[in-house]
Amino acid sequence: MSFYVTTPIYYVNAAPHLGHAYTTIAADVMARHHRQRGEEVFFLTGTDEHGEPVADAAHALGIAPQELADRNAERFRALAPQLHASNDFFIRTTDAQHEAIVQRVLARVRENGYVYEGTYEGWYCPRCADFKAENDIDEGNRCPIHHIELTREQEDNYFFRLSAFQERLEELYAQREDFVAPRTRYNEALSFIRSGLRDVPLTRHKLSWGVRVPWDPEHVFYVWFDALLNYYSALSYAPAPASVSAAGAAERGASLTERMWPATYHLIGKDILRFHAVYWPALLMAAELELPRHVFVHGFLLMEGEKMSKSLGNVLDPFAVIERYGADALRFYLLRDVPFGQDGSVSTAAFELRYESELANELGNLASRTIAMVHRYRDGVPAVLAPDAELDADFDGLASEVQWMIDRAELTGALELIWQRVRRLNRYVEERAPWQLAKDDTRAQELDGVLSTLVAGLRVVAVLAHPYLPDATDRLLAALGVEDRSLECARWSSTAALGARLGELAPLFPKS
Ligand code: ME8
Repeated sequence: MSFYVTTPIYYVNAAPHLGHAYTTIAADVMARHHRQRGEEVFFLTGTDEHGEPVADAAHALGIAPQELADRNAERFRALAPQLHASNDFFIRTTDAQHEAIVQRVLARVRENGYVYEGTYEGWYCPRCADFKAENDIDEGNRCPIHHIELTREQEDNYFFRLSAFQERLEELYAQREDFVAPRTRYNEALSFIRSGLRDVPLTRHKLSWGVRVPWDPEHVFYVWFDALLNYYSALSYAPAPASVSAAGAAERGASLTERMWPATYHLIGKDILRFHAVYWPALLMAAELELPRHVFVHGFLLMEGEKMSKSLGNVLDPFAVIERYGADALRFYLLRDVPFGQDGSVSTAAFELRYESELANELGNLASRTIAMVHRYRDGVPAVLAPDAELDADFDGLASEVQWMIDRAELTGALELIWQRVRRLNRYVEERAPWQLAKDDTRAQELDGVLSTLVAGLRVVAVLAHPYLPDATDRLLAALGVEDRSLECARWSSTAALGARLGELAPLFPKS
């Protein structure tokens, strides 16, 4: 089994913000979960460095585009480890290997008859790097996303014959209803296709910051075609990740492309749906390459009701949140508070509430008091006993349910399933009141059962929540003496963590 997940590659025209962190965190949760399943996993993120958004920003600063790209790419590269994102590679579209593959694949698209010369005339947004159709323009010829005035472009270009794929794309959507999710985004993409596809510029003549067109070096490729191909090109020069080497793939001579292509999930924000759900499959068909299995489209994080973006300037700084509360808290908050796939507001107040009530009180206290009671009443050693049958209905099969949800990128739903069990365990503590049982020697066996059940429950929720809270669950599982992080360890009947002395646990989510 192989699992390949990607984030969009982010523009280096400005610094990373919470919106970028969001997609990277979501992809990381999926990658970590699939590694827990023992699969070969490749998780890709990186930066989109060509085109007008970057050239214009560099020009405004009076520096060369490459210099701006080098400066900001490092900030995006550094963001991933700060988020505890376990990406296997970081691609930059200025990598020479990427550029060579873009040239090779697009030359092939031309050989296959899908490229012709023409003149483009229409509206263009330099921030989106997007040619706008007449019905996609706000009053006063403004960009509906950036609210800036659009430019009227007239340019001799090479065109990509997108219209040739009208029928094949309609067939794709008919045959694979899970190609794009959630359903609203599938419908949106399909209605765009049904409204009639028009050919789009494949190259730019006016711009020099891009990948040279091999058959006409006065042109560079339109940044979106260059950018989309990162998902394919990275596999040809990234080193094999540990999960793949472990499976012995390299020894058997299979390349990463052979092992991992096509991508299992492209995670994107709704702003770039059309490029991924329409242009990208058409381009792959034109190049005779296999299509990705799923494109999952999440919503926007909103602040004060507006899309948060660097160009609108209303940004909550993920670095500041991480510095104060840690990456786990940010990961948890974003996937818990905003249903993954929908738009949602984020705020410092809502963050602090979740941190305090759910992380510190519900999970943090459950872990501390369980471990403290095992130390106090049983010298740190929970008895090897089957967990209380009363909780079977809640915990049996939980791992499969979580797996089912994550297979559908329902990351908020999966986390909710886990959190219901955290709450169930807290109720169980209150119902059984182990501190009362401890006062009565005749109830020693009952106390053993309650403590072992709590330890088993903690183990299950920690293993399942590990992709969301990698640091806190590592510390918790270490205190429980559990080394294995695989999903196998989330089985309710497993006796891991029982019969040996538990370690100490510092507060998982300290209150500030
Ligand atoms: O579009 N809420 O790059 P970009 C949620 N280079 N997610 C957000 C967000 C918000 N407010 N703001 C940004 C590009 N994002 C192209 C992509 S891919 C081949 C090329 C996230 O830097 C979300 O994933 O503008 C969105 O799609 C992406 O950042 C856009 O990043």
